[in-house]
Amino acid sequence: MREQTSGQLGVMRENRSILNVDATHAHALVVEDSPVDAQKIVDSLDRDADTADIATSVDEAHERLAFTQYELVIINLRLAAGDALRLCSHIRAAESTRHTPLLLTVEEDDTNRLTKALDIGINDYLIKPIDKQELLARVRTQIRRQRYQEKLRENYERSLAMALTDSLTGLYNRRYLNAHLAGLVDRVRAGGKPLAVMMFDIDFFKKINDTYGHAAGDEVLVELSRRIGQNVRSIDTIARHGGEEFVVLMPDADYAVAGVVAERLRKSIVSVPMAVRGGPEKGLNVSISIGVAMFDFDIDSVESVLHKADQALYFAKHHGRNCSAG
Ligand code: GH3
Ligand code: MG
Ligand code: MG
Ligand code: MG
Repeated sequence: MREQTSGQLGVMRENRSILNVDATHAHALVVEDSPVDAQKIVDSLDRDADTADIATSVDEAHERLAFTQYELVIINLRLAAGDALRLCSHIRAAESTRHTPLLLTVEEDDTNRLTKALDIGINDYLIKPIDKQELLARVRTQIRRQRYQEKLRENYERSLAMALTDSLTGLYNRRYLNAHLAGLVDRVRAGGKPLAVMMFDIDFFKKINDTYGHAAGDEVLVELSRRIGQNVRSIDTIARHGGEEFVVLMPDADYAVAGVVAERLRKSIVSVPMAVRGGPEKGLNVSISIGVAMFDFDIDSVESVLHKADQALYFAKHHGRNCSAG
């Protein structure tokens, strides 16, 4: 957990300034039907550090784009073979190239079409005749911006995953559970289907920690999570609700189905001892107690159905543990 957190902060710190982003070693596609201009563009890129492919028509550009991930595309707006503007909008619309920087080379009097191109979302343009220094500067700016944004996107996705999942087990956390359950209630209600909520808790988990250590306890949590995944249905949502307490949301499951799944899960835990480092040679006997509640669409809320499941779990705990109740 600590490692992941500092790794995350490390990435953020490293990206704090866009000026720190290396913008060399770019791979570009040059869509240009004038051999002279194409050569000029390729020459203005750094020959040692950058690479470029040349396409002389829109069709050829499409072919190249289908097979290669480019970091930048430079397009001649006056391309004779094919519509350069349509190529730009295609690049902007396609999932794989949505964020790829687009640089246009234009003539002084291309104002109308240039306006359209800017509207489509090109990133920059260069008025011909091509000035090599200027082109290189604009290319570097786009590459740097793109690489910076890519890192921000990655950080964002990682943060989102960290905010909604539990780092030990990889399961969803309570925050995700509550939000997801609220949405699920609306969907299941609209479909007229039942919704079951299962809550369970490891029996005498404190004793496992006390006897074999906290790390062994963690191993049990991880192994338990794996078995939950194997024994609930693929449409069910599994969350770690608290320390050693879990919740499974079961859309489309009536009380009988939920009971069958609960018993299957309980047996899958208790019937096979868990191999734990520093634990008993034959494996550690672990059991869980389970509470099942049905969502009553007339009266229940997210809170009240979780409370009902918790009550059922409490009942199971006080009726000998290693059992399910509802
Ligand atoms: P019961 O059968 O009544 O549920 O008894 P119990 O011992 O399982 O319940 P109790 O609530 O007394 O203890 C739960 C323990 O779970 C206490 C806490 O230290 C431990 N725990 C909570 N989160 C973690 C975790 O992430 N890792 C480990 N190893 N232990 C945890
Ligand atoms: Mg417990
Ligand atoms: Mg508990
Ligand atoms: Mg509880």
